[in-house]
This record gives sequence, structure tokens and C-alpha cells, in this order.
Amino acid sequence: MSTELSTSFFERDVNLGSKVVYQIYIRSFQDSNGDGIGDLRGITQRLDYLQDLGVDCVWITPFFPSPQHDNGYDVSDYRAIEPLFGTMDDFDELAREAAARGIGLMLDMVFNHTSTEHEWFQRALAGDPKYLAYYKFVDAAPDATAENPGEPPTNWESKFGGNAWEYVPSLNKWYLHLFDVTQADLDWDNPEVRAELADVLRYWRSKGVNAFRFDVVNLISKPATWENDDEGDGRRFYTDGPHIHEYLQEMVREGGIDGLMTVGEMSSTSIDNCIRYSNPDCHELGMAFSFHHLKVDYPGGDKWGLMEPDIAALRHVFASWQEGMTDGGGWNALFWSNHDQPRPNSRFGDDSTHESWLLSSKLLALCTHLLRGTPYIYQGEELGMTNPDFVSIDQYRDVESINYYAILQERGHSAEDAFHIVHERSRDDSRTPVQWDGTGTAGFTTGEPWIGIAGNHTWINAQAEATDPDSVLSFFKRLIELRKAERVVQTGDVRFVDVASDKVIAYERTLGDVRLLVQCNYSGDEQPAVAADGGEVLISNYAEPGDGATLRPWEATARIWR
Ligand code: TEU
Ligand code: CA
Repeated sequence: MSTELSTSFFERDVNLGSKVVYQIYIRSFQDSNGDGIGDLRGITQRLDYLQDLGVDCVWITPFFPSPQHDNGYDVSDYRAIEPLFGTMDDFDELAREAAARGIGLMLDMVFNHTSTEHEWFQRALAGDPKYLAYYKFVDAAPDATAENPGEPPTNWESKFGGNAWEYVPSLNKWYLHLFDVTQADLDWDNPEVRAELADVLRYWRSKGVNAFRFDVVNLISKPATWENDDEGDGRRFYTDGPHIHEYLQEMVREGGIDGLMTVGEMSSTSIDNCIRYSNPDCHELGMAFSFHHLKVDYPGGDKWGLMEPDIAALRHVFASWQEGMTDGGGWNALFWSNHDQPRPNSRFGDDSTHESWLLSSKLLALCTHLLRGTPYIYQGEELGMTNPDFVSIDQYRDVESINYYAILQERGHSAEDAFHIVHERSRDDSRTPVQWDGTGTAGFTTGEPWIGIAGNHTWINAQAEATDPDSVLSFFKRLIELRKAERVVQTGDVRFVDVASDKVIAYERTLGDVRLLVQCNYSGDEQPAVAADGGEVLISNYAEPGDGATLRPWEATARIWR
């Protein structure tokens, strides 16, 4: 199978600017056996839809064996398939059927941590020194007890709330978990760990997989000494850590993935580091996800507070990352949405009326798809899916949401307030099932879905949108076609344009004599436009051209000169 697959899509040094990636959150994409949980065969059933959409590659969130405390990001075996999601035969069939449609599969490698149910961790718990050295274990005080373990090695916070260290009485040691207590951080300073993980990559390569996403991979290199963070949650000590570039280069070399379609999820990172992560001369990864643009509605940087998005700040983040990465020869992954983020149209757009929902869903798509980089579409985004209309905390499933609902109340918020914040911020906002049709379970399952379905599936759904030329879905298809057709979109330079309104984002792409001007009005009011004579409209979310002087509510228009 390996030769068949590896010749059919991405070879080395792929033109990343010509590709579009589609992200599947497997649990919520398509259920094939009525248990209410999406699975591999469900993906195979929907390949024709993905081919018709025009995407090149499908990133599938982890489907490896896992106790599912963090929906698969807690892996207990890197070389097998979680029975909830299917079998290795189902995977092979999916890979073959996808390749037959020119679609590559991108696997999600969670290498910062394993599940505490992983054999390595279990052996460590049993006291095996080889495996104790696979994780970040630190001795506790000699007189520590389960009731009274004393101070943890540092005051760092877990990303899901609480201290990042867990005490193990039988070992009288603490272990580090930057995420859930069941997700133990691996010790990348141990060469045996690095060798194991490179071997996992070679295993999937030998099965014909040649695209990979690396989960929180800029957190793998921890500092040599454990220090309290008096200024923050500890992230400054382990983000883009001391040996990060060295370890990535080794993984890429030993795993045999240099020049392939790869992307790293880079948490709280910097432009300089992302240039190194993604410049081909550095032999690290193909591109980088960064998140600064998704924090422009975090008051004082706090995810668990609410504010209107600051569009001027958004513009500044886009401009500095687009221009900075271009100057340094780096490559951005372009995205609004994934399985950890609320739906972008509910957040940066306006989903309160049909018209503003339609316009703002298209604006968000146009704004990112014409930037320099590789666009990622998160399942359902191409339909304009919104945050769900959940009314009670019982409807939420995510460990982070449930933890923070309690933490917010401990911090003094009323239950009502805490619910409202979780409603706007929950990772479950994007984890509700894909809305395939307008029936009771939206065509997702014949059984009881594992999480509720948004009420608006009666009119926001793939079946209804497929035949509507004005739909969000049709607009995404057109954007994908444009990326395939226009060299200026694939490889052109990018420069942000000064604007007279703090609600407008405008940029220019240029390649030789071709010039593309993109203008987006992030508001429901008219705003001044950037003067633009001649050329022609390449794509717009309004059917009729504007007057040239003003941008209409939520208008997004790209004009081209050639
Ligand atoms: O997410 C990492 C991450 O750092 C952020 O998305 C964020 O910290 C988190 O959502 C809390 O707000 C990746 C995966 O995408 C996520 O689903 C996993 O839970 C996490 O890693 C741990 O593997
Ligand atoms: Ca299923």
C-alpha cells in the first residue's frame, strides 16, 4: 500500500500555497454504526463531499487507542486504532479511498504527552527506572504523604486548570502534566523517548501517510531546572523551550518527514521561532499554527473573560505575522477555527440575523483564504455552523469547560455568569456534530449523538447549501477554486494597507504585474473603503459592486489588476 499512496499525493517539497486542508474532528464528523460517535468509516462515507469541496488533504484528530479523557489527545498507543473509531482495516480503506480521490490524510501526533494509561507510564508507575525516565518525574519531600504531599516542584498551572504537577504516593514523586492529570508530559531530553517517537513516525510513513500535524509541539523542550513563575502560569519556561529546534530537526530527520506536508501547533509562540519552525532551510516543519489572532477578544489576555473583538488589534496581528513570516521565509497555516475554538462567525462576525450571518461567515472565509499561507477549514465552517444554543452546563462534555465552570464560580462569578462565559468560550462550541441535513440528528447518526446538535441545523446544513449558489458552502468552493487558479494567491507577496477605519482590514497580494486588493469590513455599519480604480472584482460577498467609496455592512471584496 505504501507506494500506491505515496505516489498519489504530496511528495517532498510540496507547494504549500496551492493546498487547502480540511480538519475533521472525528467524534463529530459522521457516525457509521449508530453509537452516536463519529468514526473512520463515517469519514470514508463522506469523501465524495470533501472531493466536491475541493480540499487536498484531511487532518483527522487523534483516533489512536485512548481512554478519551481529552477526546483522543490522551494517547495510550501510537500504533493502533481506538475501537470506538474503527479498526486498522477501516483506516487502510479510508486511506485508499481518499488517495483515489486525490485527498491526502494528515495524522495528528500528540508527542508532548501520553495518556497515563500508556504502557510506558504504567511501567513507570510500577517503578521501572527505564520508563520513569520517559516522563518528568521529580522526587517529593522524604516525609510527603498522600494526605500531605507538600509543595509541588513548581507553581505552574495546567492549561486545563489547577497545578501542573500530580503526586504519586507509591513512588513518592510528582509528575508534570501541562494538560489534564491523565496526560503526562514526556521527557524529550531523554534520547530514548525521541527515538521512540521518530519510530512512530516511520511506522505511519510505512503505511503511506505523508502529512502530519504535531500537537502543542513547541512545548516539548522543558527547562533543565524547575523554577516557580512569579509572573505567570509557567509558560515562559517551557514555550519554544531551550532545545526545541534541535529536537524538531532530529525528529524530522529520523522520522523521515523533511519536506512533507507538516504543521506544528505552536502555543503562545513568536514570529522569530515560527520562521525557524517553518523555513525549509531549517529542516523543521512545513508550517505553523499560531494563536495570537484568536486572543483579540481576551480581556487582559484572559480566555475566561468576555469582550468585543478588537479589530484594530486583529489587523495588527495579521499584518505582523504575514509580513514577518514572509520576510523570514516562514509559512503560516491560515485558520479561524479548530476543535479548541468557538465558531468564528459567532465570535468575530454576527450570527444574530440571517443576513449578517451569511455575510460575516463569507467575510471571515474570504479574509483568510486570500492571505499568504495554507488555509485550514474546520468541519462545518464551510457551512457557516455557529456556536450551539446550549442552555445548561450538563450539555457540555469538554473537561476544560467543566473545570472552568467550577473555577469561575470559585473566582466569584455567579453560576449564571459562569455559564454565560463558558457558553462563549467552550471548546464544545465547535465540537457539535456536522450538520449534514435538516433531520432530527442532522444526518450525523442514527443513534443518540454524544453531544447535542445545534438547533439551526434545520437550515444551516450541507444538503440545503449544496444546491444554493449563494450559500456559505458555495462561497468556500469558489475560494478554493481561486487558490488553485491564481498564482498570486499561492505565492504572491503580501502587504497590509493603511485604512481610515478601525473596523476594516485590507491587504494587497502582488506577483509580477498582478495585484490583488482585499478589503474586509468587520462591522454591521458602512465604513470608508480604500480607493481602488479599475481592475475587476475577483470575489465578493455582495452580488452588486459597491460605490467604491464605502464598504457595506460586513462587505468583503477582492479586486484584481492584471
Ligand atoms: O491544544 C493545545 C492548546 O494549547 C490550546 O488549544 C489550549 O491550551 C486549550 O484548548 C485550552 O484552552 C491541543 C489540542 O488541540 C487540544 O485539543 C488538546 O486538548 C491539547 O493540545 C492537549 O493535547
Ligand atoms: Ca460510531
